Amino acid sequence: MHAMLLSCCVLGLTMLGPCFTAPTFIPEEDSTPTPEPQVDLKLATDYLQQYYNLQKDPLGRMKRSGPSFVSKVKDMQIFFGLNATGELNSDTLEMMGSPRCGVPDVEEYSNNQGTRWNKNVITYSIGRYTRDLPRSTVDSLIESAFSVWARASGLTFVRSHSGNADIMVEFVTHAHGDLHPFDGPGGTLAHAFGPGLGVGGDTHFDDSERWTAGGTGFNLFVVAAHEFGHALGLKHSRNPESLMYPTYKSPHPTNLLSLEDVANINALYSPVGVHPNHILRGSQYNPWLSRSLFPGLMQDRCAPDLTFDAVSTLGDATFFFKERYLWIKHNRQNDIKEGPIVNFMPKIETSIDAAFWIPRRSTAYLIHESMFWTVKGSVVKGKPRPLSHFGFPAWVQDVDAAVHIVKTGRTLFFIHDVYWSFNENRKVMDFGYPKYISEDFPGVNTMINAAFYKDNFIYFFVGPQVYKYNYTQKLVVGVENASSWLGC
Ligand code: RSS
Ligand code: ZN
Ligand code: CA
Ligand code: ZN
Repeated sequence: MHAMLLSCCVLGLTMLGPCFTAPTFIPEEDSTPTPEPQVDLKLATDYLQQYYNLQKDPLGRMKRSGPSFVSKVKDMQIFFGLNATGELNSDTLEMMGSPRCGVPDVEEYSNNQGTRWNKNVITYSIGRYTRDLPRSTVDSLIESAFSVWARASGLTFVRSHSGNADIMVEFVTHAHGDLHPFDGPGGTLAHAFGPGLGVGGDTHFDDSERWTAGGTGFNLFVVAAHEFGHALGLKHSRNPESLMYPTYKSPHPTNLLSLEDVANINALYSPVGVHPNHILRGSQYNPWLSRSLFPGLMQDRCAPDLTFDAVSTLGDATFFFKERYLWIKHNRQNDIKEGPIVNFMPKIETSIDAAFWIPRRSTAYLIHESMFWTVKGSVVKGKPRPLSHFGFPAWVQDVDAAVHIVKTGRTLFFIHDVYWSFNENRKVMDFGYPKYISEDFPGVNTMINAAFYKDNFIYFFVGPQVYKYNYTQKLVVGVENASSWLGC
């Protein structure tokens, strides 16, 4: 592996791992250790050899009191903020007892992040899949995990189907050809190589784990987002709030990235292409700035491959959102107004992922990533609010499409291949969701870009096509081109 670092498990400081127990043991040259400390000494020696480059005794004996051994114990104690006594006391042994794999501590947590990709567009390819989840779900979760970093930086991730990409993603078990065998269920969940040629960036998931898209088992989105941090060159963080903290946390309703994660990725990938050597520079960089450099160019509404990000009624018009662009089609007039969204709604400088309209409140809701705006009349009210308002778990960081069904008083949110149902009267998420889109909307078995409800039909915008879906009969009754909605 040489310069390329493989990042995987280094456990947090509080948990006592399964490796060994931790009674106090002070190494003395002449003492005859009891059997239990002898075990500790062997394990401590192994630990220091693996993580602190303690050299092996040529005769294979343990060097428990030599200057090298004591100074390595001290190094380790300083790193973990313990008293640097050089003794194998209980705190030290407990810390060593934390399960880990081969990444040296000092390097592992250092403020200087690792190597970086010398480009801003990074390709990825998914090789072997897990059988725990449908392929399309794996695809979506992997894409969402990359989006976490794309949103926080100027990086773009492009999927390649050629099997030749910067980051090769694979589900594997036990020994799998890279000298870092997985350990069966539990323990290490995944590992990733830092940026570089060959295996650089490659990300492996232990397929002995139970991978899920929800809160049980191990959530693939969360683990993948952590691993892609490594594949981009990030190291572990000591901050338990950070995604780059070394132990798995089930998804919960807060931001996945801490401010430290955002600062670190931007320190590594600074906008001017210079590799900064310290972390603070990155925190001065505004990650959104790089995006506002792209102007809202004119769009061709009659392009045969036209797609929309979101479609919604707003007052007496239908709004079609694509990137930062907007077409407004009045219901009673033939003309279409168009231009950058910000020209119509100055507060909204981003694209819109999903939008829905609740007629009895005369209110539209415009969603961008994990936030939404409320629009009443033609006014965008206040500040954007977090999507967690609707009761989503933390791993839901964006929505593909949303539609309000007047008849049932429900708002449906479509995310990857599942959907959620929000009861607008009781203001709670309905029980038993998410459910698979393909099971409840026969004929619609793909990801949805936008959805729009009118006269008992849901119009599902899927790529450049629109499926007209009869909500009562549960049937797709027609397919048309998205551009036909703009009079083409
Ligand atoms: C990485 O850093 O890339 C890998 C990391 C990971 O797998 N961490 C282990 C983990 O949290 N495992 C959870 C299940 C086992 C719990 C028992 C205690 N324990 C990726 C994560 C952060 C998304 C670390 C770990 C925890 C571990 C272990 C490793 C027991 C070996 C043995
Ligand atoms: Zn890690
Ligand atoms: Ca494992
Ligand atoms: Zn591997």
